[in-house]
Amino acid sequence: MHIGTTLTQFIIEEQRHTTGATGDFTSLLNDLVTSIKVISNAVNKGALVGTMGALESENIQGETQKKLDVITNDIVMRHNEWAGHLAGMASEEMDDVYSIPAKYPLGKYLLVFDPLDGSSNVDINISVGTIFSILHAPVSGRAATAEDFLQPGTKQVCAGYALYGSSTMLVLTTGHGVNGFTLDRDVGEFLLTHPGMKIPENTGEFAINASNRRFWEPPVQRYVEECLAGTEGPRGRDFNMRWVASMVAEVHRILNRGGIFMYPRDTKDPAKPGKLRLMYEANPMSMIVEQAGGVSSTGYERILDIQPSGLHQRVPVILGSKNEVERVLGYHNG
Ligand code: P6P
Repeated sequence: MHIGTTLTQFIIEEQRHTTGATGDFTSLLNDLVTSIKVISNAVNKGALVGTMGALESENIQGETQKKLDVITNDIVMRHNEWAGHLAGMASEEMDDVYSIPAKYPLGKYLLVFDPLDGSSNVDINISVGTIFSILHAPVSGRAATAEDFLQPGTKQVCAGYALYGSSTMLVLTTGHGVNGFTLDRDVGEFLLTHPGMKIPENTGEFAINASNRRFWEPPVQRYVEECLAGTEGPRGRDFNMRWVASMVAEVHRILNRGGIFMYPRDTKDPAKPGKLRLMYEANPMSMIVEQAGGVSSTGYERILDIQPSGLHQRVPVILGSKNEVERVLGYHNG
């Protein structure tokens, strides 16, 4: 019985379109996918295996770490440090760059990731995810420095996420469109179920944490007020609102049925230009969104063009359906 196109088969066929491909990237992606399967298993068991709840520790973001934040971070590192494809790793859960142990060879790629995005949801059984971004190491065979990671999003070789929801899915792009795969636990393989994902250019659904309303800048205030005014307002139509507090779930919904997701710059904490992190949330998601025909901006500039200044740099994020995001950007440009 033909089970359909596996992720492994898909990646190898993609590799054939890449001149000079050595198989290094394909092997790296396979190791990453293995770690995602292990994370899916850990997340799926939930309270059965004592991984719920928080630790005493905080990450560099000053956020209380969930047990699964640390567990999933370790899973990614253990499965990706040994094969000789990476010159270093960086993560939301680690202050600095993780150096590949001396017993393993160094490779030509960099992996930066959020091992469990939306982890505040994990104790209440709402979807969470892993977000990853793969870059070329500037110098192959040398241990990566933090500066090596500070490349604009346009330099990403690959961006993707795993969504641990009612099913476990993997969505990724290598710059040739966006494809979605669903984990068949019986076979142990991700199978191609969502080829060529495209974001509808129009939408009637917006996602924003409305509790921050009083801190938003005028363009965002205006946009949301117009949505809320519905058929009686300037938009002449009703809108729907969603907020999952899990970026992976929001982006996945938008990839499937359109929408606009906003975590804009606000005045809540002047020290923070935004909440979401550039390197392992905004950049990978922006590559995926753009490859699917959407738009992703800070409100003032294209996210993928930003020259990073730090591993854990935060940026405002407005992404999704092209025509709706461009409307909001128009309001920002006065
Ligand atoms: P808030 C999760 O912590 C996250 O980084 C994103 O996944 C999510 O969209 C956002 O923060 C939720 O933020 O302020 O609503 O808890």
